[in-house]
Amino acid sequence: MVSQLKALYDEQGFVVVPGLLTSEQQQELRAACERVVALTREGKWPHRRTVGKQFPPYGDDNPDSWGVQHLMHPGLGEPAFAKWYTSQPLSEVVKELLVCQEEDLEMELFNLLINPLGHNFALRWHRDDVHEKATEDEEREALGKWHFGVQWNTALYLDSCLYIVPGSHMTPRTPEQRKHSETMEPPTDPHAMPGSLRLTLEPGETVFYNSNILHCATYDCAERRATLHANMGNVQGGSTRARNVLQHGLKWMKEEAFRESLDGNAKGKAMLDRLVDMQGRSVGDVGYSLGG
Ligand SMILES: O=C(O)CCC(=O)C(=O)O
Ligand SMILES: [Fe+2]
Repeated sequence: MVSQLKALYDEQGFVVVPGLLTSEQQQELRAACERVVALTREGKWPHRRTVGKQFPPYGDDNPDSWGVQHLMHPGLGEPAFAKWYTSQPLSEVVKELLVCQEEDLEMELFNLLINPLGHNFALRWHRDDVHEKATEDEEREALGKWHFGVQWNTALYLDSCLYIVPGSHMTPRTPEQRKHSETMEPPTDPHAMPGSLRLTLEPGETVFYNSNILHCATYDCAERRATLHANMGNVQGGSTRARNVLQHGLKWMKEEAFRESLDGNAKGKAMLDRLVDMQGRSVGDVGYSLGG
């Protein structure tokens, strides 16, 4: 029997969960975010999502940023991020949604999504790991094997940037949905996508979603955003997660300095070992999922 939460997640492709941060954690994470955002905006943290570039590699063509990459990187020196990423209430939800055990949890990405400062920006309609030109059969196949990871956004401030099409994690696009998602251009009106829904998260709320659900996002430079954006895998999925995760450049996670930064966090170290193992087993250049 699956839980109610898991049943809803399976049906909709997303589920909103409150209360995965205590108010102290929220304060602590807001303060840590302020510091890393300042560093990024001052040009002192190179691992960022650059305005003008929707998907990796993000490059460096614009000084404005819409995200800070690699929050657990020892170079940022902010232990609050790894502490929260490996915290038990969060793991409990992930295990429920992935139907797996503690010893299956694989550490993956942990980034921060922020408002750009000088320009509004947006992401086109996409599925994170299915190419926009995929045929109906390719789409069906890709969606059919996407059960070994879960992604989430945790808002530290009110956030209504993300739009999704509920249920679209299970079915190939309709011809009309394809028209809205084959283009490299972000939508001028996200509501024009059939079945779309704008998600609003209150501070402290988390949306867990299947990252191959059809989704897009709009970023208003006048509205503060600091939303924790992460995913976690089930090691039983083998290398199915490889491209989605490794295209973000995770060499630093294999280095000793990161392992050392997890001293005292045996669970985090074990989760990291599973990622490194998976990486070792995936052969060759994984490439990038999407263009744009
Ligand atoms: O800004 C968001 O909430 C979504 C980001 C996203 O879809 C992506 O990075 O692929
Ligand atoms: Fe995405």
